[in-house]
Amino acid sequence: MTVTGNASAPGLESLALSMFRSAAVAAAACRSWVGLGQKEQADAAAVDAMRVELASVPGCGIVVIGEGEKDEAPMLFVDEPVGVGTGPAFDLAVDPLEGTSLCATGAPGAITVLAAAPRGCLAPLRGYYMDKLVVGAAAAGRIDIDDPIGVNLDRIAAAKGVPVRELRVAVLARPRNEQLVADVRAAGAAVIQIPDGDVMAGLAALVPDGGIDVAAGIGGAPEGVLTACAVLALGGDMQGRMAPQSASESARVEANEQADLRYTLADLVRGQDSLLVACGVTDSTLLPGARRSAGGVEVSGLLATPRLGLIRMSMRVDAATTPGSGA
Ligand code: VTB
Repeated sequence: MTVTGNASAPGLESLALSMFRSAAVAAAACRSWVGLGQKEQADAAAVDAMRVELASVPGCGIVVIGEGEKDEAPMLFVDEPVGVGTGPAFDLAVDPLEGTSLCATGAPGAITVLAAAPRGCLAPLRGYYMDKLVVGAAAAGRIDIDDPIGVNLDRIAAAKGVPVRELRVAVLARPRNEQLVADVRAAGAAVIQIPDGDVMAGLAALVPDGGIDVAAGIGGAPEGVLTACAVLALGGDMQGRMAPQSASESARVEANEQADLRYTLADLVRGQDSLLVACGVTDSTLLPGARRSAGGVEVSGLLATPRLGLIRMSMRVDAATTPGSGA
């Protein structure tokens, strides 16, 4: 597939409400799976609900980033068309349920998330894992993923006007990130280890009072593109590099000429427009989880675009569109 970027195309904001609804309906569908220990079923419920709603988005979209392939989980497929077929042409990145294990165990931080940019503007990453460095607006322009983390932390602390020991760095708790954890601590900053959900870690670095200064380390590549849309919408900075974790993934990344490239924010999402929606499935410091309410499910979420900034919204999803809502 060849696409031509049109970074100045107007109209992403006209998709905002139906995009929000797509994520909200997925979150409502997940609510009845919270704590049941069945992450595949929860994910499938999110995918099915989101796919139905995305068909009504008043634009012409293509899924460029669909999560699920790595884990052989249900997914919205890359190249799958979404939307009514007329209106703004857009690229879509989706993770219908980010943090499937968090949902299955009832742990904090499971969200439904999607992001859009004008057609041709999202990097079509073909690997599964990416090393990332994400900071909020105060430290924009001060990061370089090629520099040691200690050097980055010094610059971030200076930009924020705080000592390094005040910085909190969110890192996905995985053996592959152990050296990073040691390096962050050696530099004097705090590590907040998260079990899953690195989109949420990035969001926490971007929103005021998110409690995180930096999100760093090797997490999901699809999550990297989703996070980049949030960075563009909310201000901040991000860099990444593919970090394949197997020989077959390396071959795939190399075949797509994505190995060894340093991705800047502008490489991950081109132009000046993006739209990010995240809705809570389980509670977290950023978002309440989906809750049963009279006749349906109450879903809280974040919507962000560069022009609108951060908007907190909630939506009641009717029981009729929420199988198993118990309402
Ligand atoms: C990240 C995280 C996800 O997978 O993508 C991570 O954001 C990737 O690492 O929530 P692992 O394959 O080692 O888990 C999740 O934790 C689950 O998809």
